[in-house]
Amino acid sequence: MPDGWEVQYDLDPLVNDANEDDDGDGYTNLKEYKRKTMPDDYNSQPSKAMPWLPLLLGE
Ligand SMILES: [Ca+2]
Ligand SMILES: [Ca+2]
Repeated sequence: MPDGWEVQYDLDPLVNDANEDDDGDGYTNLKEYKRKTMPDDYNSQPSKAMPWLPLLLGE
C-alpha cells in the first residue's frame, strides 16, 4: 500500500499492516485499499453488491 494512503488513514507506513484490521469490520487494510474504502471507518466497507470483485483481484 502506498505510504501516502497509510498516512491519510492514520496507519504506520513503516509497519507492514496490510493484514491488520484496524476498524474491525472484517476486511484487512489491504482489502480496503484495493476496494477504496476507509480502513479506519467500520461503516466504510467493500460493497457486497460486487461479490465477483475478489475474483477480479485474484483473492
Ligand atoms: Ca477494516
Ligand atoms: Ca472499513
